[in-house]
Amino acid sequence: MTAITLVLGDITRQRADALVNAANSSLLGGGGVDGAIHRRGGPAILQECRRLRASRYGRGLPTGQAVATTAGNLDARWVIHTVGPVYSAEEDRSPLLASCYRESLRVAGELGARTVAFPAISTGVYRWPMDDAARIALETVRSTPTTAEEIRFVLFDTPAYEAFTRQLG
Ligand code: AR6
Repeated sequence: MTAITLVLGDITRQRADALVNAANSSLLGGGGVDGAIHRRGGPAILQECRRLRASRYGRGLPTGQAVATTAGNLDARWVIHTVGPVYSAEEDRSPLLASCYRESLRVAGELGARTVAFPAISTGVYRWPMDDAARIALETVRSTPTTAEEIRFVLFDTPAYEAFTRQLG
């Protein structure tokens, strides 16, 4: 039985086996969660991201996929980087957003992570409406087989926390 929990806070302050980063394809950092993870996690994370760019992901990490690195100075064993889709009103990109959660859990399973903390992927710079993002996130983790004991959503502000609370039911 996997527990799905909601927390209001900063993901870089969480203790978990794996923290998920809302990255971009370059894997070389950015704003939002990504900036905070690299700032607090220190240079070891970026160093490993650079190695990934020089090897498996020469053209970047495709949207909807996930890859793990060290967590550096964060209170975690791994950071799992995933690339959410930019929201589009014209095109339904929800399968790609669902894929971020599914692929992150798959990587977490391979690593043996028992506790996995997610931010609300794509709801910041990538502009996905919070209620819809919360629905996709929760539906996906509920329907994805996982060995994780706890899947924690770390929501940065009260509207995000309330949207996830409504969708959790
Ligand atoms: N802890 C938890 N949630 C946070 C934190 C934090 N420290 N900081 C922001 N959020 P975003 P995206 C929330 O923009 O939309 C970056 O530049 C935020 O309020 O981090 O997937 C990357 O490099 C929002 O609800 O990710 C990419 O280029 C949610 O986390 C791009 O942004 C996601 O916001 C990815 O955009």
